[in-house]
Amino acid sequence: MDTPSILRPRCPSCGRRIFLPHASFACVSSSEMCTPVSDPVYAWARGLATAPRRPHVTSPVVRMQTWRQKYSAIPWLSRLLVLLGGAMDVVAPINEINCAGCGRPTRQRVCPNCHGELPDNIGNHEIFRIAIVGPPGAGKTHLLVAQAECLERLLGPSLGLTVRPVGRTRQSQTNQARRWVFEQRRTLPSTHRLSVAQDVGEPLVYELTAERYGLAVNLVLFDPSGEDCLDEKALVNHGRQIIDVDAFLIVAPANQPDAADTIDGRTRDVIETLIAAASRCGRPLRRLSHVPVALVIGKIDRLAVRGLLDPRLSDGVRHQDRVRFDLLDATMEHSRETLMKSEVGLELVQTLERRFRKVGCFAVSGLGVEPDADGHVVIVSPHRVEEPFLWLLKASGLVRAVR
Ligand SMILES: Nc1nc2c(ncn2[C@@H]2O[C@H](COP(=O)(O)OP(=O)(O)O)[C@@H](O)[C@H]2O)c(=O)[nH]1
Ligand SMILES: [Mg+2]
Ligand SMILES: [Zn+2]
Ligand SMILES: [Zn+2]
Repeated sequence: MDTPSILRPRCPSCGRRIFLPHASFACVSSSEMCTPVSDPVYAWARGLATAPRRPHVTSPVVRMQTWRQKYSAIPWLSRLLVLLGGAMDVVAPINEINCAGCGRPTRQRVCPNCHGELPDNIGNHEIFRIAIVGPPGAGKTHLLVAQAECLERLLGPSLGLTVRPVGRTRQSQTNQARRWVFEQRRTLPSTHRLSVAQDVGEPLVYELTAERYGLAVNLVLFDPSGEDCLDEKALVNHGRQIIDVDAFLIVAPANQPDAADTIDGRTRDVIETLIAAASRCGRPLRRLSHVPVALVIGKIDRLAVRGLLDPRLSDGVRHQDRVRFDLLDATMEHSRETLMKSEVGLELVQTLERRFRKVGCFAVSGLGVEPDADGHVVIVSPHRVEEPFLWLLKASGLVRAVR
């Protein structure tokens, strides 16, 4: 990335706007080559009691190159630029710096506020931040893994959509998680809590582009543990970035067949916790209410097993060669009807529709089947997992429908 089009992008981790030339750089050498040091900035931004040992961060000596300096060799042009004055003082961010620890060059930018890693395409696109919340074991992490697989490999190409994991997402756990689920057909371990594992609060970032829909954005996904979603204090202390998002995806999982109600009642508590935590973080409901919310019935294979799944929701995805937003509207209507048949579901729909301006209901299954007792899945067949994401993008005005 040599010429960023956005000089003041938002940091995917903390969501704050940064001035790109002020971004620091983190060392990318292995820990044998350059010993990690404790990082109080990182700890402070995440409410951690002790500063974890992290790669060496070097602040850039902001090297500003103005147009005047650039054209100083051409006297008439530089005189003209002097006349034009400060308006032409455009600065260019530097792209590489030598680590003050080991001396090796690095291009890994980090946010000056929170030391979160910035993806290499940071200056090219705006970001869109979504928090995936829901009770413990709702299937959030599997839904994300399935969604990445569907958008990137299965559905994306035929829809003219390109999805590219960027920054740490490229090497990190996601690819490993996808191999684990889709190749080994095994379930993933449960997500750690924000207070213990320093990287859980870090988002996954995907570059999403689709010329046809006028879409070019860095999709930023937060996947906290269900325990944190039910813990107001934990969210306020360690999860502000999760509250301060552009959209919520709330997973309300279907219960096991022997349960009284079809939808997990803990989802109610997640919503209350989230609203309370947001209010304590300076985002009261009146400001939160414009954020689009996708209410997603998770693990709908369980409804299918009970014969309770609306047959109109049981088909596979029907969009071919373009996103059929008209079909998406029908899906939302049928999913809403399905939710309203459950006592908990009815309450969730009513609560959210009363409090948020844009609520879309969906029905998905990340794995498509119930894993066996050992966590093995015979065939992984994700069901409609991309729909809530596509709708959230549309509800936020980031994609336009094409005929
Ligand atoms: N029946 C069914 N079970 C699922 C599905 N996705 C996940 N699970 C099960 O739910 C467990 C918890 O899923 P996980 O994604 O870790 O939940 P999270 O805590 O919300 O992130 C998994 O270990 C699976 O056993 C699904 O689509 N259908
Ligand atoms: Mg999880
Ligand atoms: Zn940041
Ligand atoms: Zn170094």
